[in-house]
Amino acid sequence: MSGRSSFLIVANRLPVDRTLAPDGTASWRRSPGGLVTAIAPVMQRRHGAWAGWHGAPDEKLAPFEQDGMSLIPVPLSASEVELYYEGFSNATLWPLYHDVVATPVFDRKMWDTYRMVNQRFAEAAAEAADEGAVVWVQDYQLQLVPAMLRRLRPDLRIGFFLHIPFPPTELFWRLPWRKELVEGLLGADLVGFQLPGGASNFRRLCRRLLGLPYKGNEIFLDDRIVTTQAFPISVDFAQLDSLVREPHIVARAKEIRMELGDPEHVLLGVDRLDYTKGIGQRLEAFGELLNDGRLRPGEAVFVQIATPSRERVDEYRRLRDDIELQVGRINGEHAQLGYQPVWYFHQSYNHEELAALYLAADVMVVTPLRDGMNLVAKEYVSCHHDLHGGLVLSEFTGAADELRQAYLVNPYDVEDVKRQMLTAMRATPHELARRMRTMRRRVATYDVDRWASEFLTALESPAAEPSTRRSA
Ligand code: ADQ
Repeated sequence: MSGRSSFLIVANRLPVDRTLAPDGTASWRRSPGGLVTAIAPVMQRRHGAWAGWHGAPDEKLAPFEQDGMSLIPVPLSASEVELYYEGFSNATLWPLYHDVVATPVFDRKMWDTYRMVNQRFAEAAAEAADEGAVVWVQDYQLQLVPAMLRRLRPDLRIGFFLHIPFPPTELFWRLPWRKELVEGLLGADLVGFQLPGGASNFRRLCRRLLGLPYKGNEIFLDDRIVTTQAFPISVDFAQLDSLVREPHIVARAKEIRMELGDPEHVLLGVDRLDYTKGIGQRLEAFGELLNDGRLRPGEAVFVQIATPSRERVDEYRRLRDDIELQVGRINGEHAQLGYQPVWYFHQSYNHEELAALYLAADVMVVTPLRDGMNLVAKEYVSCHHDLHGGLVLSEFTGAADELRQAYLVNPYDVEDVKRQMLTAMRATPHELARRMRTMRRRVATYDVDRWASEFLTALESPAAEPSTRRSA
């Protein structure tokens, strides 16, 4: 890498994974996942730098170039991975910010490590950023970085975007380190959330916890203003839309349907295997439809792709066992020779195979108990220029704010999920097309480019300049 960058992303992970060839040579490949999918195209266009962990513990790597990006590896030891990443990020903050659907762990050692690692990321960013550079910090693993970075480099424009929900004050209040965490975020000039509700939760919290006044989107500190705003993240609509028109993807989608036994209805779930995603709830609903006889044997299959995720965190191990037991039960009770009701894959897929699956699916079932946005729902919509396909979507996803024409469900209400799954399966082509057309218009207009450019425009606009204005 030559010199410092005027545009820098700071995220827990670099946007690449290392692959090892049989002869032992290593190469890097762009990694899957919401954040990377969203930001990589913007990075390439701006020729920016990206600081993040490279994925292997106890290893220091020099900066390198990949896919038109300068990558700056931030090292983590095995114990830091355990305490900062698996611990404080994923066993404390993740459940706390997702409606405590699992019980958060509050552990002082995890917190100390989170703070120490955040400091390391801030130092890496301070070193890589040019004078006056724009630095965009990502997500819940790095909430202390904005304030730490501002202390080191007051000349920078610092933005922060939270990809997961920001919880109501009553939940956040439980966090023993609540004050330091909020002060960490307030180091940014602009704090972005998926939804307006997250931004207003944050502003109210700042007032109650720190006595800070706010007006509209602006929180008034002694010497400057922090802007808080919603920027709903999206997908690369045009890229998906053109991909699924390619003959080999169309052919693959047909082939997938044949391989599934050519049922009338193919239902699909695609998620990281995470307890917030409501995978168990949707399988329960599908299983009950078979039990109740409301679905004939052979009429519908459910394909559930569950990407391995956070496999060393206890809660995730239990979840995997639960889901696999549930899949086994449904198939045990309802399979016949030549018919398997649930196809479950605990695997990662490349984007072409995923696009073919989206295209092959008649009904996409997205039922999180809480989700910041949910890109899968938007990806499905982007893949259906044929205007075929129904989206069953949880009200508790950020995406539900925009995709109002989905079959919206309360995932805690199994009867509701069953009803909407059936409604989507039985809908006329005209009705599906009417809904899909409106949803596609929305995702095509508010795509990932628009998300990133609206965030960066807000960050770079004079309104967010350091100011001495205070509220009346
Ligand atoms: P996630 O919780 O990871 O993201 P989501 O928004 O659905 O959830 O993004 C998942 C991404 O991973 C999608 O792009 C999907 O295509 C991909 N993916 C899923 N399963 C896969 C598989 N088996 N193989 C390959 N790719 C797979 C977090 C927040 C969300 C928020 C995003 C972006 O939890 O609420 O929408 O960040 O901000």
